[in-house]
Amino acid sequence: MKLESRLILALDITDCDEAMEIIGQTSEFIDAVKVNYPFVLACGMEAVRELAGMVDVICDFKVADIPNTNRLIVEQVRIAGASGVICQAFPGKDSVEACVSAAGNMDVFVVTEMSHPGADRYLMQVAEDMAKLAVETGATGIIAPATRPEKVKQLRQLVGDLKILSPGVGVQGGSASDTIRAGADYVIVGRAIYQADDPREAAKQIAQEIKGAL
Ligand code: OMP
Repeated sequence: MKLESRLILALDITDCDEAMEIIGQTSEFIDAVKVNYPFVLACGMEAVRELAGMVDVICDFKVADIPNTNRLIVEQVRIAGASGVICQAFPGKDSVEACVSAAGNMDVFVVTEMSHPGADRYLMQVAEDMAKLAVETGATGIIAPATRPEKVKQLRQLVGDLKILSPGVGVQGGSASDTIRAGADYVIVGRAIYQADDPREAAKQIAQEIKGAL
């Protein structure tokens, strides 16, 4: 995955034509596209395959099962030509290791503390340990909350040079520049781009903000 604009587009769109249009408008300013269940359930893995021919695609399937099932899921992501996959830490070390091993050359990103308010109930208590698990299992990086840049900073100390991808910029309240300054390698942005009146301009502005923070 390239490290240029440091902006990853979260393509949480269920209208497949509109999704492709947004990619066309923003591709100049994004390093990768993250697809989640809304897009994949609406448009299918065929659409993921098509996208992967145009841009680096991260499949945000938050893989969270026993090792064998995780392996089977990650193999399908790999067959589709994706560049990366997101998995959950909470099923434990063997489950994350199964993702890393099935991923081959693909990147594996492990979710730590999520960006939404409800993360305070469980995830906040264990985020540091989850970050350590990402290091132990040989994952490529972690997902850490742009809504709490102080947490990004803290987790950066634990993960060394692993990649940090941070969602929560824009509609969830996080700032792209604060997040990059806190130590994230990439920010993940969805609605602030694809719901904007001018998605191209919105992506351009966020990319410029990131550049200014480096
Ligand atoms: P927007 O809030 O529209 O920018 O979208 C954020 C994207 O990041 C969505 O696809 C979420 O599913 C995803 N996300 C979070 O918002 N918070 C997290 O803690 C983790 C993720 C993720 O794993 O990507």
